[in-house]
Amino acid sequence: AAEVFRKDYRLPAFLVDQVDLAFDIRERTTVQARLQLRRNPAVAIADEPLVLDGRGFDLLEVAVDDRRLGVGDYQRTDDRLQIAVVPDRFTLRIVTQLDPEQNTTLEGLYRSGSMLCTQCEARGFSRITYYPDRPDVLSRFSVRVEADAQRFPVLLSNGNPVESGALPDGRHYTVWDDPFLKPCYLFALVAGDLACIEDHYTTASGRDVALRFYVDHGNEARVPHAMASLKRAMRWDEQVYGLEYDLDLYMVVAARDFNMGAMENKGLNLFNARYVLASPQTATDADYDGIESVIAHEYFHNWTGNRVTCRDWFQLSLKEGLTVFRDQCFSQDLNGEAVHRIQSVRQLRTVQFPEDAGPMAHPVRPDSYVEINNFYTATVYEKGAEIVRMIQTLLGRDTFIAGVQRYLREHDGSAATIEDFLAAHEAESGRNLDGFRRWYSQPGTPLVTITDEYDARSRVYRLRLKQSHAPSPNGAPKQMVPIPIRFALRDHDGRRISVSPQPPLLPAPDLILLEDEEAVLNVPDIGSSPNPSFLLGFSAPVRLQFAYTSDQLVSLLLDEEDGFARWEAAQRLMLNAFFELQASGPGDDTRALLDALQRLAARPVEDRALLAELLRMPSESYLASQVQPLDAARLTSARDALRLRIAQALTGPLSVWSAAAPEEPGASNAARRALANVSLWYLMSTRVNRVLDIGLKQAASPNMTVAFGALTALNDIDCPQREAAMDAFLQRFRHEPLVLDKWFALQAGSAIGQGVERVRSLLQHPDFTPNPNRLRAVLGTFWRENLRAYHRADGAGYRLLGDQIAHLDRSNPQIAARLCDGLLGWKDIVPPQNQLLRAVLVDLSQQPLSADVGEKIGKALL
Ligand code: HT7
Ligand code: ZN
Repeated sequence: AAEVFRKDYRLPAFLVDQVDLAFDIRERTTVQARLQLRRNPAVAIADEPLVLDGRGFDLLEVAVDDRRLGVGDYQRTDDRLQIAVVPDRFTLRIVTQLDPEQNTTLEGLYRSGSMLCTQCEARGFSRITYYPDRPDVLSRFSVRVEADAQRFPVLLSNGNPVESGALPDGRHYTVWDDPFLKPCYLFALVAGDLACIEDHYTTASGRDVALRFYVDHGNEARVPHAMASLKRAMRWDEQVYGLEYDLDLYMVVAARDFNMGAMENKGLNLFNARYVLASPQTATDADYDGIESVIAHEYFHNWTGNRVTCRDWFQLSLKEGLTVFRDQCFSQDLNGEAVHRIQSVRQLRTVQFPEDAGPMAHPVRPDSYVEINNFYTATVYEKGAEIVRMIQTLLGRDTFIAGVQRYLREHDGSAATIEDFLAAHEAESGRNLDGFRRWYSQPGTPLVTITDEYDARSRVYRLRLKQSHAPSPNGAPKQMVPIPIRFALRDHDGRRISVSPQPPLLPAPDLILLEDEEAVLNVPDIGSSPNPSFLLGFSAPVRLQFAYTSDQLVSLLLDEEDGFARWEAAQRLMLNAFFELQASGPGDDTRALLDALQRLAARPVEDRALLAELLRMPSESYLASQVQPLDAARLTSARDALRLRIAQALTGPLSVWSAAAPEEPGASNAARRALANVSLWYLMSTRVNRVLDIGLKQAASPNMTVAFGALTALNDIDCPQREAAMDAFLQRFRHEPLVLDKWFALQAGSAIGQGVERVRSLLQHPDFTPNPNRLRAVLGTFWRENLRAYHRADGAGYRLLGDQIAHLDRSNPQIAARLCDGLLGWKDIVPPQNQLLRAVLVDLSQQPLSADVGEKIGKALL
């Protein structure tokens, strides 16, 4: 497939004023599209041919102004239709026939369970009919859906229902009209036999909005959390951004088979069922949080994405980075700032930092792509959100919000660019944001190195800061970027020393803005060498090097107010101990960590959720990103050793905390469960029978967080209790697909026994079905969280993943390409094993591949 370049952007040659679609759902589905087209007055060339995108359907008819065209009147390629001569303004009628039953890509119109549904972002609409499938062509849509009334009693599309009725032969129809202009990627259609749960929301201006969730019959009782989350999101956007919902109806449909988390189609969101359905018996507290944030994310897109959309897919972060930032702020406001921030940063460091250092590294605003689906990445989403966060840090929250409002006002109903977003903030704040243009345009994680010195005679404390950037693969020079570094200085009694602003380096109290390669900050009038802490709240997406002593880290862990900085100190202490154990066995760093944790445990517990995060050990995949080259066997042994040492050093408090795992819902109980689960996880490594028995008992808890916590704790321990607990869990939840995913993930992630063989047999398991959630649970967990098995010395883990990718690529390239991420990092693995992984890539590259998989494999082999 051809590479598409951002620099080649051209305005659309034709605009679409109105789209009328008629879906006739039978064995196959016939789609009649009537498009009111006209030449774009902004494009100079007068006689450009009409070129439309389309693929994967049968074409039955093409007519211009009701004159049916013969095959000689147009040209078709694999993915285009071209009509050389058309009037300046005309109606185009296209009739296509689709086979949703056979559509395994889960793009366009496809079947999930007994319902038919669509997924059009990024380019799925052109699997339905010929159309200019690009986000800068906005149109008004009217949709008629007709189907069998018994099989498909519910017929939905975007906007408002305007008409419906019965038809002969047991059929019926509904007509929908969406009054808002939209690009075709926001089109949606659902036909199914679904239960509807309805509620209402009154907007700030007093309008009544009907909220409808459509789910499989039997799942009605699992909707209240998603419904409540939606109402909270609606209220938050009104209160914080002054943004109100704009239609009278908001619909959410839960689908079992879905390539991603959810989709923000105008007025008709489609969701992966795992981000809608929850009950305390089937969903963990983490699942509850995930639902709240994805529901909010899709809702926030109504303004940042739908009312103002993207000019082209290179601008994807314009809607995704901004909307992730908005959903992060929502969750932080509702559920506590520090813990939520810690979880976001953990995700950023574990997934985005490695991506930004690997073969698929790309700027937040990419310059080119082969397959746009490969660019729905942690870089575009999470690093994009970090850039928006830095802009807010610099401008201040009120100015930032005014800037977003200005951007929405100026571009409402149109397709915009990242440049437009920055320009609106510049106009609002009067500040030049050129530095942020560089954040959007170059890949890589900057490194900030800080050194300090204290001069007792002059009483000056001096910080030297330096930013550096790894060279670009193409040799292009890297530019310096603005890096806001929130910091704190404390005296020996732990009291905060306030540092007053000294623009431009210190634009606000306790905020350094490192814009050039190097900067020096002199802080006068300091009585003794202070204890510094940098990047409070993780104020910039950078790696930070500062030679903290163990004593400094311990004091940060115990006494710093900023929860994030406390966690960071705990992480550094754990990493130091881990490196020591890996290199030479326990020594000073291990002692320092255990001593610090014992002191932490001896204090009264104030915030259980934060304490759980402070105690949580870095994951295998995070540790893997910290060692070069990766020797998985050494890494996992050192991590196991650290787990056991912490368990032995803290047995007393861990036993107390692990015993308090309440089964009732609620935030404070969730915090208790989080602390109990992490405690039980450590304790289990002692393999004391009494603890193993507790695990077995708790795995049968009616509360899923408690049960899943116990299973997670037991999962790497080879003992009869684990077997019994896993078997019982399977029997209990065999008919609950979302819970069964958890069982499959646990099995795929377990360090015990022969992991590769177990994963192979999971793929043959009678309860295995190859839908995206299940595939992610098995294969995604295998490569990300089971380092020991995946990196087995003979390369069997790599071959297993490679074979599965080749197989899946024939049915669902998007899912296959996601799994490729497990193959990309071969250069970071210890030799000669790296060659075994490379051989799998070479083998794949010699097979026929989709553009999705081909692009990733090709880049990994460069
Ligand atoms: N805007 C959506 C991104 C998306 C997607 C969703 C479901 C299936 C396939 C998809 N391709 C792209 C989701 C979001 O970020 O809100
Ligand atoms: Zn999104």
